[in-house]
Amino acid sequence: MKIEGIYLVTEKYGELNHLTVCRLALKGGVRIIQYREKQESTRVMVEEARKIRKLTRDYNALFIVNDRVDVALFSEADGVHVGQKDASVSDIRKFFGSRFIVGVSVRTVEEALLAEKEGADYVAVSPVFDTTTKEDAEKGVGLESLRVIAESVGIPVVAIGGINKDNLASVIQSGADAVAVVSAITRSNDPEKAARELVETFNSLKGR
Ligand code: TZP
Ligand code: MG
Repeated sequence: MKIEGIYLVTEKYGELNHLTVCRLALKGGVRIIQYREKQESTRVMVEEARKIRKLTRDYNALFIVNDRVDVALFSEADGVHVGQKDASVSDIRKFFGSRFIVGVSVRTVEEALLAEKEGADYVAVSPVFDTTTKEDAEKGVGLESLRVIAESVGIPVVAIGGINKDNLASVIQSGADAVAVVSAITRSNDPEKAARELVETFNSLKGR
């Protein structure tokens, strides 16, 4: 399955837990889910990840775990998403083989080309716009950087950071194959509807 379309990165928000937001997003048509949890114990994370794994199988959706190769392994995830300070792509590739999806966050063309060379399956340009959802997010790199990175690599490019239905077109026009969102779904009053709107807007912008 290709990395394209709307990609949900999870968070717990208010009453909404990871599993519930995944269920709503899947109902709304999202087919790539990344479990991102920074506080819970490994034990809790593995439990949650296994539940999301089961749910994503029911929808034939991809399941990716943020940062944690151990949690990805124990939950039989399809892959892992790492940042510049996490485990390296070549190490992950070496131990997990070629079928395991490895995504990498990048800010520059150099980082993107290196990730591709090391065997990444996709790069996420992160963040494209300023965002307050990620605690330690740097300033947005902007649409021009997204465009230059998308033109430089041959692997799929995911845009993340500050993206919603109003600026979705701009990131697609700048070359994004997939668009990752957190708050546009998790902090919506109606996450299922928000997911559906994003999926429908994405498809119509891509002429589907
Ligand atoms: N990585 C880079 S930006 C970001 C993550 C996890 C948060 C994106 O959240 P939002 O709400 O879609 O701006
Ligand atoms: Mg990370």
